[in-house]
Amino acid sequence: MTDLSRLDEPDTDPFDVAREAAEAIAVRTGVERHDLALVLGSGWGEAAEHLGETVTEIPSHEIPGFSAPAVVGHSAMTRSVRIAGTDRFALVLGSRTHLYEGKGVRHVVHGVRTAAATGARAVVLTNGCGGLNPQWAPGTPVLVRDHLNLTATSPLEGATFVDLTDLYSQRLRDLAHEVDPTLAEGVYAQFRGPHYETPAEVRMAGIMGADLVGMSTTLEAIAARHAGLEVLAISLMTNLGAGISPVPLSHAEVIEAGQAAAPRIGRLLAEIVGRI
Ligand code: 8IG
Repeated sequence: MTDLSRLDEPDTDPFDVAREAAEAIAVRTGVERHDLALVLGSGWGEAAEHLGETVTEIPSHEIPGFSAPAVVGHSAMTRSVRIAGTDRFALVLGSRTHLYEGKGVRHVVHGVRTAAATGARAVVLTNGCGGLNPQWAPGTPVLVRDHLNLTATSPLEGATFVDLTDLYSQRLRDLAHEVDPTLAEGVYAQFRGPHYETPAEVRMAGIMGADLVGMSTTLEAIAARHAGLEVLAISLMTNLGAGISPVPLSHAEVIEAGQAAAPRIGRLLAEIVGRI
């Protein structure tokens, strides 16, 4: 039986699989405890290159509970990085499982649960997303202040009541603002995807209080909080939401904005991580 089906078994406790994954990471890296974790979203891969020295790189699918690569030879990497200028280690999850893949919510949040099981106290969730504020140019990083979970699901099972009043840590947002006082903040709305929103849906999200629209992060943030992690989420606004932009959304635009923003968000990420 593969690990993927194990996470799906009704009798499996997903936290057991997360503990096994953390044990496998400790063995493979020789790092007993990781202090911090990062999840890299669209546009953030290059930005994470300068966090410190990569000590170990593991194809993610070799870790219990992580899915096999969708395309042969395109395995995502999980890295153990010694944070520059410190003796602390960051666990860098090079990709995420999205809800739209249809594998189920346990898979979506397995990375953050594993991070918590490795000993991490905080997680930095990054993503690429659409923006509703026409003043924000594509390539603008935005701190997530709060969210709207529009997925109609939760990573928590059973009567697990978790307070989300201060889900996105004020302490970590203050720290990010110390690094870059010009950083904007916004409310992130997660849609299931994989299609982008219609213009009416983007307007709806705005009326409900959203500044950003995307397909990730909120379920992971909820699971992270439940697991006791402090949460910082940073979006890279790579495109204006449908109907706000005069031109249709394109994946090429997303890639381009990510590349153009790489130096700025790379410095930002490294400096924030150095201070957490
Ligand atoms: I990059 O405009 C990116 N991801 N839902 N909408 C949603 N997800 C996105 C978008 C967007 N841009």
